[in-house]
Amino acid sequence: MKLREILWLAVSCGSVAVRACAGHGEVQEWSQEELDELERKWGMEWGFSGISTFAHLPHVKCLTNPTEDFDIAIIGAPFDTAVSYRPGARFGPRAIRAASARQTSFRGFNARAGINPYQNWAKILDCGDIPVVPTDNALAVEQMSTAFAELGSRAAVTPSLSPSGKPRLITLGGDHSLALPALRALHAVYGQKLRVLHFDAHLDTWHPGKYPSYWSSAQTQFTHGSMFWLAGQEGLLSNASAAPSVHAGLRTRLSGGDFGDYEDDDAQNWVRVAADEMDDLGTKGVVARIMDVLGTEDPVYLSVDIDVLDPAFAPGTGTPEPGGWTTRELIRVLRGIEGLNLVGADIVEVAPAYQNNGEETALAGAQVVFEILSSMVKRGMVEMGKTAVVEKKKGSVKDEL
Ligand SMILES: [Mn+2]
Repeated sequence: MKLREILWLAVSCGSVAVRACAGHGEVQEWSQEELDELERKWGMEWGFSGISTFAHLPHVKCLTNPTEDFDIAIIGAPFDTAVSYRPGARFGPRAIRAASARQTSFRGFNARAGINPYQNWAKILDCGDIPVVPTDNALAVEQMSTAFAELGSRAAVTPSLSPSGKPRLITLGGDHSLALPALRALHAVYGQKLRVLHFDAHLDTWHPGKYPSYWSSAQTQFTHGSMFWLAGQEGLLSNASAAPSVHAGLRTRLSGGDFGDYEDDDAQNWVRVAADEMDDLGTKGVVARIMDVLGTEDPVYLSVDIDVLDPAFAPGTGTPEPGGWTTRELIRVLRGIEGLNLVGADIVEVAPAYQNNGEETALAGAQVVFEILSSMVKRGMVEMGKTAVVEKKKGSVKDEL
């Protein structure tokens, strides 16, 4: 065989997926056993190997695969043109995916929760990103609203374990404004007003007029600090005084010379837990405050702005505020609220350009997603009548020393 023919064979054989070239003009069938052997030999990924999806989950571009089903989807919304300070969160989804690399199904047991969310009942996919336009915010909102509604209204694989038989979405932001299109979709899917648990340094219920610019337009109303005000205006949020939404981790400066921003927030039916309450109440007290208000029955949308953490732990964000919680405190609180009936969630404002080389901000974001996934899967287990794995302790720490 001439060298040119050998090269041709190498090129043409390389493009064959399931069959392989055994010789000139012959095609070899692969048996299932042989394919299984290939999977055993080469199917595994180390934390640092492979194409970057969230936690090495299978990737399907769900928006272009309308028959793809799932119980929980990770969906990226790389959008950051509604920010008031530092842009850069459009790179959040890829940074969070990269930082999730050490989350693998084979070492995914959450010792705090007593379950492995990646080896359980739920089919979890990385659905890729919504290709949000960066040059027209009105169009961007329309794209995100349409995408969330389309994905959120599919039938879940395990409908009995998903609220209303629908899957749950966890969105990787992106700036915080994406919560408005996410809430629009949930409101449409569930046909009811929603309650929100909002971790953030800031209120994000600001009237657009609180951004003092002479120049304004309809589009200037849509910002990452006013989307909950807009959601309230659109009637998406519960306005029953017995069923308010909750902010936690607040420490923002307020407008003007009084507590007017808090009064506006009260009028929009929100309860506030300040960052400083962590010192007075501890994680258990903060958890109790949140659970007392939200309970375990009502559908809750969980929105986590990474700036709830102190800039020492999460400097890679759009509007950092000193005096926030530690990453460990946030994890403890997230574990403590696992009883909530979460119907969707986001992790937003991870802007990797401002983080350090150790990628602490994106790592915190990836951990937040892990804890939310654990809670959603664990809630399904409880509804199946199963319980989490309980650690068999040999004795006290003192005995073991
Ligand atoms: Mn925010």
